[in-house]
Amino acid sequence: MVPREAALAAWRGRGAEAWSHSVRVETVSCAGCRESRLDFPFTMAFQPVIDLHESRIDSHEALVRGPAGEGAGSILAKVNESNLYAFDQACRVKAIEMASRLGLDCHLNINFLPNAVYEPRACIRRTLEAAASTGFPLDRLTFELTEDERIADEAHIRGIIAEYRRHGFRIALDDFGTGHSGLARLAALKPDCVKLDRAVVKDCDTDRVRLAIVASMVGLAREIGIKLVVEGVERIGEVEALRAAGVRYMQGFYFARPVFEGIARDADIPWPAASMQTLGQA
Ligand SMILES: [Ca+2]
Ligand SMILES: [Ca+2]
Repeated sequence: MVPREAALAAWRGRGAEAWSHSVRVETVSCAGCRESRLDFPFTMAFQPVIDLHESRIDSHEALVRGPAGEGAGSILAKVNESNLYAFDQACRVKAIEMASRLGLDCHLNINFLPNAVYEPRACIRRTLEAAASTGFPLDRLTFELTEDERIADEAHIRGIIAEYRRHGFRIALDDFGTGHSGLARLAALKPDCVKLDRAVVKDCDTDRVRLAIVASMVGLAREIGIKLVVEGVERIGEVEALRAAGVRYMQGFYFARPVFEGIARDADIPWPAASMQTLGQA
């Protein structure tokens, strides 16, 4: 995995210089831009998030893969302090360009590394350029904030989110319910979406505590007007329990594995038969 402490130290070390630039999107650059180099190839797989109410794919999450389909770990192991910024930038550009090429016509979710953002306006420039050159609408981009990025400086993250929202991007809080991705961060960052981690929902069809947590999250998301996605749904029993609890958006192996350099279509998804509960809620 990414050596996060090193990355954080790098960000802190360069932060003052990066922030000292007076910024305009068209002309700004920062230390990260000038020093960016990436000397290993990688590509993307896409895993759909499904909308159970509409029986259609809601969005696709771009996931890093090696050129021959190697798992994300083999690529992330090559990410270090000196190439973190370049890697984050390259991930965004690759995800947008490949999604456009594949004809993705719904939302695209990109995992993003707050540690790799030196100055929000400068660091977003290549993302904007990639979207412009491929014609990908900015309001169909969602950035997933991974909880592994244990950044103490929440003001920095809030600055990033504010700048991203200015461009129409949406923000999802990833891996919710694990580590540092919890209620405090939800309250502080006010994301557009929460992705509830599999660690919380695993076996929710047989575990009353997990099901109760899911139900409370459904109510919370509805109350504050954000989208709730449950991640890591692997069995039909879990699908049915989540559906009965009112979960509309799900992602996981039950529906589709990540597709290497491709995207799943609605017809590829094993849609479960409608239940009485869903019909009642629709
Ligand atoms: Ca994610
Ligand atoms: Ca996740």
